[in-house]
Amino acid sequence: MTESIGRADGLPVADEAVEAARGLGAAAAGLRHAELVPALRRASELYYQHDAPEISDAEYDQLMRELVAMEAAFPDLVTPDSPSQRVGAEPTGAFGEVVHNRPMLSLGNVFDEDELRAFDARVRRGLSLPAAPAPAPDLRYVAELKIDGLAVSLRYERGRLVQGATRGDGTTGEDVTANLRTISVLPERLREPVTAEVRGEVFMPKAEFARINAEREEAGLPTYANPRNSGAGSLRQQDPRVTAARRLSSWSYQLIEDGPDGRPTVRSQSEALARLAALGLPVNPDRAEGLEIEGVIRFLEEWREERHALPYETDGVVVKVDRFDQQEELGMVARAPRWAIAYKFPPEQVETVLEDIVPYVGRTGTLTPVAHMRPAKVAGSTVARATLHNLDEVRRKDLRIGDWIVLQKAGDVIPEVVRSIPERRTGAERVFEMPATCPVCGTPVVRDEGAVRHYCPNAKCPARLAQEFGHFAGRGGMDIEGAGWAVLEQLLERGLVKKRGDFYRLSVEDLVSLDRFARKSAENLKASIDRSRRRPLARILNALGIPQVGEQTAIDLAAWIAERYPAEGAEPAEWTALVARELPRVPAEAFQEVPGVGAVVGAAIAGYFGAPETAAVLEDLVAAGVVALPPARRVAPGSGAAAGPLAGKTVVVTGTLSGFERAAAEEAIRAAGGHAAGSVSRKTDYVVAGENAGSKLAKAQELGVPILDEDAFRRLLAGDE
Ligand code: 3BD
Repeated sequence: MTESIGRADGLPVADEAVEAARGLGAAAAGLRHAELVPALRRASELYYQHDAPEISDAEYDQLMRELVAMEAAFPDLVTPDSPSQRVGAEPTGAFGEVVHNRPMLSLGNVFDEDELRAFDARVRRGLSLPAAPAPAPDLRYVAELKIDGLAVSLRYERGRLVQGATRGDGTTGEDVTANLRTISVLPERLREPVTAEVRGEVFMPKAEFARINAEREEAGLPTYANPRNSGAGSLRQQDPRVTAARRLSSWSYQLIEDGPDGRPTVRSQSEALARLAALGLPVNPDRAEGLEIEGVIRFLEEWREERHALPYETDGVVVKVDRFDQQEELGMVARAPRWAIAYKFPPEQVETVLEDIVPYVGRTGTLTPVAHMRPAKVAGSTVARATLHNLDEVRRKDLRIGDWIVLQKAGDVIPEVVRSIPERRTGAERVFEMPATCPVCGTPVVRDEGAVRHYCPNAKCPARLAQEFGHFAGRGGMDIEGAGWAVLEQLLERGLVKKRGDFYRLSVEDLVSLDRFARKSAENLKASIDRSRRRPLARILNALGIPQVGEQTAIDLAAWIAERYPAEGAEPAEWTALVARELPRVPAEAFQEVPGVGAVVGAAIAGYFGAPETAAVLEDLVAAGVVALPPARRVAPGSGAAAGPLAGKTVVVTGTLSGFERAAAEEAIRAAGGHAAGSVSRKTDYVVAGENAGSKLAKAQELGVPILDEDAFRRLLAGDE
């Protein structure tokens, strides 16, 4: 039977591993130890200081286990500065230090169900309870999804948030109060004026990770490896506005609070979670309480596949003995509690064949090598394509056409080729070269001095235009139903669409002339083109393809425009004209007032609107009759005013509102003449998003449905602008 011993970093180590290390003999073990120490130091530095790991968590854990086994076999090898003696990150010095009132502990890991049963066996022994399968009715576990984020500690005094710090090495963390205040789910004030310390995990939702990486990719910045690194990077920004723009989220899981009698206010983990939620803190509802170890195992089996559908990343399950008195009795080993353990899901990597590497020409002309793979199932979906970013990346990973490769999903979202498997080469593999000329228009490809990107410099390259116009007509843009790639290609080839406004000048006759286009389909397409003339301002801004501006920034930019020009835009048509007239005059710095826009993006937006080509595009769209509907905040009341400010409107409430129960919010919508719906669709007029809003909020963003926060919702109900 595998027995475990605790170690400074909480990793349990099997006796067999210690035996194996002993078998090496002292000399060989010493040599191996001398390799492991610098490797782990470097990995840990890259991970914590630079948020840029080079090896996977699993590889890190493996090396760390080897080191710990080595030191267990030969205790002489242990030095005070061995990586085994350290837990977590050391501060970079950029922030003030915070010494935690009580150290933040670490957690041991287990990787399979038997190791989990061994944990239960240790717990039972520690509590003098009979061994399984004998029942132990007094022993119950709480199972929480393990968030792959950044552990933080928040200090509330008389109900107000006064300080927030990262975990750091568990004793000393970094003061990131200003950045934590930007996380909308973390309340500035608790529902009771209590003094307490709250611990939890800050993380970046998957959708946000995908959005930021897409924007970084477009801006030519290195992409983040996963939401964890992206979240960590965001929390350690010097400028809280950058953190705010990243839309981090958080779940709380630990409460340190003494009541007026000086005794803790709760006596168990399940009570602590309930109290945290009652105080207004975000607590993950996807948890289970009152479990025996077999129930814990069922819980993790349930989530092994299901987790991919969650809007955030989870890499395991944290199992805790519920009762605090039992936790105390069990105590700790080094800094890892004996009453809690982290089960880690097996990493989701699969092997498949890299059938081809194909250069794609993007909207800005960049040639991106894309991996075409034998379809493989990974992290909940089938993957056949993955971007390889640029030629340097292909070389760094030594990827050859025909190679067997390891595939995973970065942050559970973005398919990523991890590495090739050279051992499986047959000799028939081919090295990929960037083409010398654009595969679409034949123009010689350019690579600027010192830059990584290859690009087609021809602004009229059909591939570029097709991408640009595809983006314009696509779902995040004007959303012209029926204008797919096949149609778009023909429209461009036949010169029917030369600029964006031309879509709106197409006649049914023009469309009938397309291949395989009956009159009926032509009429349908014409009707959907006409429908797409009226779109929310945010969608039109996104459709334009402003450099560095993605869907979210477009939404924020639209709201900012509405606030900046409050007197105008009473008529929807004026918004497009307003953008054309006013935005070229806005200085770059002013755009930094838009949430999340810093100097770089601000300059890109100003550069875009300042360009004469942009003026021509906007004029063309105005002339073509494109009408921007005003952004949510500025929606004029009284469209059907007789029946209330929400007459005829369909509204969906999602997440938790602080001032309304769900039912009361829906009642208020109905009282204002609106319809309170349960799910978001194209017919939804507004989504009211409270704390912990999840998939409905994402759906609303996807569809471009205006999103209201609680304040905007109140104003709308009140019928004031
Ligand atoms: C989670 C310790 C205890 C209070 C110690 C039992 C190690 C990160 O979702 N509970 C959770 C999660 C993490 C936790 C505890 N419950 N400790 C927990 C945790 N639901 N991720 N962690 N941590 C937090 C850590 N962090 C960085 C470096 C080393 N260890």
